Amino acid sequence: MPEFSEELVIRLYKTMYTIRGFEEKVSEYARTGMVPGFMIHLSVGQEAVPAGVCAALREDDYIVSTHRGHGHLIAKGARTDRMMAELKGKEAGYCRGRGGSMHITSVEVGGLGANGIVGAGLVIAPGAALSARMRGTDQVAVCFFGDGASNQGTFHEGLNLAATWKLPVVFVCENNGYGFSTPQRAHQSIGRISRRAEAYEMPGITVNGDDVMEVFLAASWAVERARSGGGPTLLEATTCRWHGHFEDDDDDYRSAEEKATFPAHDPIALLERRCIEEGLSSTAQLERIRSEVEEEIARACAFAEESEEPSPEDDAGLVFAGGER
Ligand SMILES: Cc1ncc(C[n+]2csc(CCOP(=O)(O)OP(=O)(O)O)c2C)c(N)n1
Repeated sequence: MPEFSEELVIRLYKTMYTIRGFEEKVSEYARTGMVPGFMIHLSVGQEAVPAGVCAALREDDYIVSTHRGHGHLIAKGARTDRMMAELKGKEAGYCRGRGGSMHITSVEVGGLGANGIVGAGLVIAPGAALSARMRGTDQVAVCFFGDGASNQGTFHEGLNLAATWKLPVVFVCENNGYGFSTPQRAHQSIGRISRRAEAYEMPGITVNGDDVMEVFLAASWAVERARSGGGPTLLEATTCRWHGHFEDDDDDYRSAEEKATFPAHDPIALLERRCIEEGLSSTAQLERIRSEVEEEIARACAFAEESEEPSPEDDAGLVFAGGER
């Protein structure tokens, strides 16, 4: 079982704080019309899931992401400046400004794509895992998806094949309780999505997705199992989406009372409290991390601002794989 060293705790904290800072800046950009709000799906409140899962991964492992994917990519090691440039449609962005928020990725860090098609990643991750096996590596593929996506046919196809072939995949359901405006109880009959694992004879675990340490421990177990040939796991993390489904969403399907409960779920505040109470880190240390992250985000914004606009003449060469880079 991995130990919670000071280094690990600080890493988890820094990742969550970077995701929060990045997302809040993007939200501000959406409000001021600097990026289109209906294209932007933020993960404020959900930071513990990507931070905990990706800390259990190696650099050469893969992640497959969703329309709500900034946090996944940051947690896997992507640079915030190139991400911000991508969201602003600039040439220096990870996809040269053509992917934007919903299709941003960085293969350098093992990102096999964010995806606007709900549930698409559930069949991409087993493919990446099969490729790792055929190439004789021990890489693992993690698939992030939402509670809504767990009703897609791809969920069942992906889990079935991964279980049958014992592929090294970890299916991570970020259960924020809503598929767009539809509450989970109105779109599926089961409370715990992890119970669906039983149908495929794989382990199914539900963890408190506000608690980064709990997420990390469960993910470490599932990743290790996958890497050593044990096959896939379905890991459900219950979490909370603080913003609307996208930034232009009125979010009128959730009551004021429900929204008032969000701060009590804050994964960053939760870790801060534990750090102090359990002596894992000091207030001064956490403050230092926060100011480092704030500087990093400011630099990322300046970089995105100053970057070149892409040239439309290059577009044709970017359509096909192997096209001119
Ligand atoms: C195949 C498909 N169906 C419907 C949509 C429209 N859509 C976009 S996001 C979304 C809800 C997804 O909910 P969930 O999987 O729980 O992820 P969350 O947004 O909560 O992170 C829907 C229905 C889509 N993009 N793709």
